[in-house]
Amino acid sequence: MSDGTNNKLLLPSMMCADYGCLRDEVRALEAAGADGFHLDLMDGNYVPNYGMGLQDIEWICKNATIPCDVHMMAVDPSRYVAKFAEYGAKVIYVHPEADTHVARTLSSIRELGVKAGIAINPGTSFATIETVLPLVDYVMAMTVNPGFAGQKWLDFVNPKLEQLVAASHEGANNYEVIVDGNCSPERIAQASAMGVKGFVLGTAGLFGHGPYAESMATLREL
Ligand code: S6P
Ligand code: MG
Repeated sequence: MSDGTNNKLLLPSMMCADYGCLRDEVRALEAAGADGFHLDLMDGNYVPNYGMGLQDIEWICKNATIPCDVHMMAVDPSRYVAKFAEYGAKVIYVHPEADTHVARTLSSIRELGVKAGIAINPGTSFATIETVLPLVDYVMAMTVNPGFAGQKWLDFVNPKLEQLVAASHEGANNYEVIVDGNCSPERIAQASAMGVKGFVLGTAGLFGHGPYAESMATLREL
């Protein structure tokens, strides 16, 4: 359930920004009240798309005045963890489907002083990640199959969102639930009422919808 404080995290997905004026985009989104930047690394292997090279991620991490999270849609993500920590990323997400030893990778993220996140595909069950939940600070549930912006929300994920929220502060668990994929105003309202804490904002809720400050203010009030 919602904690009633309406202090949701609004996280623009920078693969949806205008790369012709990236510095302006970063400054405009910060001024509009974004809580952090969501940076997608796609290796053309784990997902059938390429996105945000290391140099893009480094530049945003080093120039942003708000926290950055890195969402690694990459095979064998442990290869990049130290690099993103060095860039100053505040959260690093890995997919369990992409990592043979995800528990080790999650622990290594924390050892570097970075918050550990696990990102899970629509087809990945709660049970698959249940044992590593004490090792994470954030669980990011994908409500679309990863790799592209502009997709439809997959309703079959909704019960898993409820499971993740229910387990978020049980026993040794202490994490927040984030949603990535088609975060429209309607979906944000629905998931926020379920207790989801954070939302990755792409084409459904932020980019291409007019002034960022207006959109952000509207989304924050939902
Ligand atoms: C790609 C990536 C996402 C997208 C975001 C786009 O899968 O992980 O972060 O950038 O989901 O949002 P939207 O609103 O276009 O679906
Ligand atoms: Mg993402």
